[in-house]
Amino acid sequence: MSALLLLFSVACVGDPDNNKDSEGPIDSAEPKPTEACGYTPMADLDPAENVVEVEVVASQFAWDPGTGVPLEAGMAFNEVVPGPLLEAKLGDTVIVHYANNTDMDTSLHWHGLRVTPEMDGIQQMMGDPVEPGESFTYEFTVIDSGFYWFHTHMDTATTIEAGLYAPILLHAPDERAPDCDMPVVLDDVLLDEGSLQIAPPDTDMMQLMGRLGNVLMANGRSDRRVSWRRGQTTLLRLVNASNARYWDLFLEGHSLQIVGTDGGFLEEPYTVDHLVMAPGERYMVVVKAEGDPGGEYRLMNRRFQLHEEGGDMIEPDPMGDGENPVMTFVYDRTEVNGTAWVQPTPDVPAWGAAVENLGHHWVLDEDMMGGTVTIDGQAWPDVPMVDVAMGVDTTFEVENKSEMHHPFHIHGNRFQVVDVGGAQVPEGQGWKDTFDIPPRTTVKLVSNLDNPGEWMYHCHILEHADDGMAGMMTVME
Ligand SMILES: [Cu+2]
Repeated sequence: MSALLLLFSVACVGDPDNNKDSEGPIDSAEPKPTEACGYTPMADLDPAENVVEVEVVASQFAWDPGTGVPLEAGMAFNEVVPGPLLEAKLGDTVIVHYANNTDMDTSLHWHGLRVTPEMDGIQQMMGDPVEPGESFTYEFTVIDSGFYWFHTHMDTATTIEAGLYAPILLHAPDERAPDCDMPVVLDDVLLDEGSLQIAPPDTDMMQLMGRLGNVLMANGRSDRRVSWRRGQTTLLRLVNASNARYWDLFLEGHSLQIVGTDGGFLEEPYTVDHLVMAPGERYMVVVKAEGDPGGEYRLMNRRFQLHEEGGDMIEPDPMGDGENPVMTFVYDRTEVNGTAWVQPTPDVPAWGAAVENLGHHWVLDEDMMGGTVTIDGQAWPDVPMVDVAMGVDTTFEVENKSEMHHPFHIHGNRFQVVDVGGAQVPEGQGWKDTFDIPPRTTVKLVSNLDNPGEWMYHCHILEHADDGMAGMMTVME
């Protein structure tokens, strides 16, 4: 146990009131050694060039989020958090032998991938889960490139908080490797301040507001330090795996070049100084390492209020109202003549505006008094089925009548956001499967729905999803 943590524990034991004073982010035990920039994929058990065959085992697993105290209620895929990276390329057949060694029913969902309904994890959720001790083999063809993630799709507020999530990297044919390609899974976890264990199940209020954590993690640790060299080009592949937290990220001393989002690379990269990510969303970001040799630069997160008005009153953030470090990039003393970033050929939608054919107008709402969140006035499984035709350019409207942001996720198909609150979105923003719907705002999406079957859609604040903010849509051949 580190000195810092020992002090913390002693203080808590000696003075119970100290708990109150120490409310806020929980510090790391001691900095982790600096690690290399990059990633390690899961072992491919099939030597064939176009087949990726892997084994994924979910189990109870006590992992250390960076406090020095392993989480007894933790769960993991293959005993790592995040789970091991699934790497494949466009056109590959992916076979995942999944075994559930946890004590909960599970199913795996391939977030953002256009798989078949039988492989999407939803049918299992609705009838035949992978029960404790059981296994199931998932198989699908990779028709999307980019950065995705997989996670359990049952009791998600508990199982994803516990650690059952993992990144998926699917290479495009003309992708040129940058100096460093680094998936970064962002997550927060709420720990009891005394025991440093996962805090007890959610209160009704937390259910309504979403569960915000008091530890911010990059790839399962609050204390990641990654080595960089001046001049190198880094591709950060970011996914927000938090239950409810919207991240508002910036990197000290560097700008962020957005080169891709949920459904792969963009037509035109653009540069920002900070990046907001809703739960479930992905962004691919190029960073040119132009810091000082020997310098340290932190990826920082600043508070994002889910309620635009009165958020500080009704949704206090256990991380506080300031800025908090997420991970640190540590420059060594050497410089490198880095490779220039070359944007891969994008696969972007053609629409720049809503089309006439309206598939559905969803209404998201909340009943603060009743403590419920609804879609079209109902909660799962009573939300009416939406039927739409396959292969037809179709507009969908998502109207948020509530006072808080909701990240809306649609399975099995991909969409372009064309309009947010009456403001047309510039073309070339790429394919999306998860969309922030701001309070009191209508967002318009367009798709040609090329993947038939019954697909789930839901809010990706996991407390809301578990509470029934979800429905089904049939894409009819
Ligand atoms: Cu929601």
